[in-house]
Amino acid sequence: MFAFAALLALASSALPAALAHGGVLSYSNGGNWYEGWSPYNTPTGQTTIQRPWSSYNPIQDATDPTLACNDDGTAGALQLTATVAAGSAITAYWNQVWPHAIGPMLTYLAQCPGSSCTGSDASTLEWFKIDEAGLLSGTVYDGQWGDGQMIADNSSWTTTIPSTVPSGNYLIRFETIALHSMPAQFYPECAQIEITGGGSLAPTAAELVTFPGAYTNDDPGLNIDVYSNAAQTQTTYVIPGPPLYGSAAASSAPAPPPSTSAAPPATSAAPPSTSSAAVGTVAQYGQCGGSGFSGATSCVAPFTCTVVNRTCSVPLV
Ligand SMILES: *[C@@H]1O[C@H](CO)[C@@H](O)[C@H](O)[C@H]1NC(C)=O
Ligand SMILES: *[C@@H]1O[C@H](CO)[C@@H](O)[C@H](O)[C@H]1NC(C)=O
Ligand SMILES: [Cu+2]
Repeated sequence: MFAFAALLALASSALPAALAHGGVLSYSNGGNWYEGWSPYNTPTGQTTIQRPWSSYNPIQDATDPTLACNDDGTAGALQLTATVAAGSAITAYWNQVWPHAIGPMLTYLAQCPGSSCTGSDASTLEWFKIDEAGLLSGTVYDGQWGDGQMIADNSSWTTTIPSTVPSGNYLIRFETIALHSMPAQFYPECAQIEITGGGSLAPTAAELVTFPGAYTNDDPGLNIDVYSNAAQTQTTYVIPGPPLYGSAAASSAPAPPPSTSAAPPATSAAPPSTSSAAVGTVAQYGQCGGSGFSGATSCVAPFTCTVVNRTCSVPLV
């Protein structure tokens, strides 16, 4: 009798748990669609740009050895790499409908040595953060979060590859962190991309981190009880991880002198440089706001900074 009851409890908790979680299942960039890894299918024959992962369950320890690219995150036998233009938008799609609306969204890049990321161990790479969205409005207790925006946006998240990032081979790591229970739940997945047409702004030492290493279980943005009394009036939230790529350049040193060299004003086709982004106008789909964002907030005409996703988009009427 006891054994039977225990079995029942196991069965009924195991299945919904799997269904209540998930991960990135596909990507799109520049009109191309990329199916991701299927964690519950046989690895044999799977060809995808995504690094293999094995379970819908979250990682619940900031020091877990698989925090970089999930378990196990090593390249597949038929690993592919997508070619992605610097300055273009790349979208990751989670399973529908993503269930966890409380917590931040984060996107990282790590450059791989050599001519491909295949063979690179994700836990030895240095990562820099190119996108983040934490508490967007309201309180920690019942405000609007990056995660909620991801759900509202078709359970997907779009990040623009900065046009300043040097060309080369990278892992891109999309992450959603769920804070509805403690400990925090990490859902990272990685894909291999080759960035083309990039710039020359290398991330600074302060912007580079490892996974594990970038987070601790005591980080204020991770060790957080969103149902506490304090949370009901708290309107600030510290997104975990390093400062955003480019934020040091944008906020510390006096702005570099405008490049007076012969270069004529950039044409509309040219992606904005960091320095121009810091003083004024953000291109379409560029980031123009959000928690922790310190860059330019005014959009080039005719776009406006949408509250929905803090990108320069066609004004909603
Ligand atoms: C929503 O996401 C799914 C993949 O999860 C995709 O097939 C579909 O095209 C997306 N819909 C829109 C409107 O982007
Ligand atoms: C941001 O939101 C606007 C308005 O909903 C939408 O048109 C645009 O495609 C979104 N941009 C991205 C990059 O998701
Ligand atoms: Cu879940």
